[in-house]
Amino acid sequence: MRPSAVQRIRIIDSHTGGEPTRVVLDGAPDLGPGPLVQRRERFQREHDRFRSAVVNEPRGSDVVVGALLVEPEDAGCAAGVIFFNNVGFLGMCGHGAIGVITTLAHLGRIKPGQHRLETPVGVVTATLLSSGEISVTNVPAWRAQKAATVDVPGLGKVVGDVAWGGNWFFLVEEHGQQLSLANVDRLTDAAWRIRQAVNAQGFPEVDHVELFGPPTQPGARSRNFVLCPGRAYDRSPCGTGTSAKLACLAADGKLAEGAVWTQESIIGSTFRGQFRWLDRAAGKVEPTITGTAFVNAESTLLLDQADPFCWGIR
Ligand code: PYC
Repeated sequence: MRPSAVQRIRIIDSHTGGEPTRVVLDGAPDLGPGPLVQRRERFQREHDRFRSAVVNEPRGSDVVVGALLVEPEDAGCAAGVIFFNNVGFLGMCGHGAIGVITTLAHLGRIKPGQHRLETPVGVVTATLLSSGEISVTNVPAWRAQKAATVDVPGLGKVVGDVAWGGNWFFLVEEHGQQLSLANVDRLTDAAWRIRQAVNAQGFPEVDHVELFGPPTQPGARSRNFVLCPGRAYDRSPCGTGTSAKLACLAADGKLAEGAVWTQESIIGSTFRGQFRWLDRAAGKVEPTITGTAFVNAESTLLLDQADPFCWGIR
């Protein structure tokens, strides 16, 4: 048997409305103390290959979102969490927060009730309901620009809103695309072109594109297709994307405070969203997203230094 240094990483996988979350329980590099935004920077600067090893092929796929549990700075939080994907790091992650809470409940670490999670962009409050559903009250959301027009090669002029919901989004109602699972390749291509144009034409921070269309599920108000930073599409309705949508609806007076907006994903899974005004003049809302996750694997990843793809296919 060849001698090898094998690093073991204990993980739990879940999915929220079809979108996977891989929670790293132990075996991760020590990021030290300090604000989560600094620990995320250290993760990126010094341990980016660990990110890739956990979520990328051959152990993962472009769709997997990783969630590294760390000690929170704020002792009132149940955990700190740094979300990451196939190409980098996220601010917040709605489906991921629902996955983390489901995982902590699966481990017996939390009971039904309210639990605060610290993220690099702020503290969110998750309520584990006795039904198993989880409501996440997100960081504040707002619209930075209404009806920005960008010139998209191959598509022409596209009008959308730029909004923050824990990540930056470009939200488009009129895109000429059919919002169906069978059309995912074209949707991906269109959304990617839109993102390139949005980034080049004044909004370099936008890394998610959200296309909307008519719903198909009973009670849903809208269906979406959300393209994530690494070109994978969100199987869930996207918690931060739905938060950005709520901020736009609030600003346009299209949804009342406390009213429910059911957002459907491209695969037909749903989140319920609601908002509370934080600052009407500034258009800032506090969004709450409700959904369900299921644990589907408990396992240990093995990182064998002798494996040429030990750190993932990058
Ligand atoms: O649910 O916020 C979300 C999310 C972001 C990227 C993938 N899912």
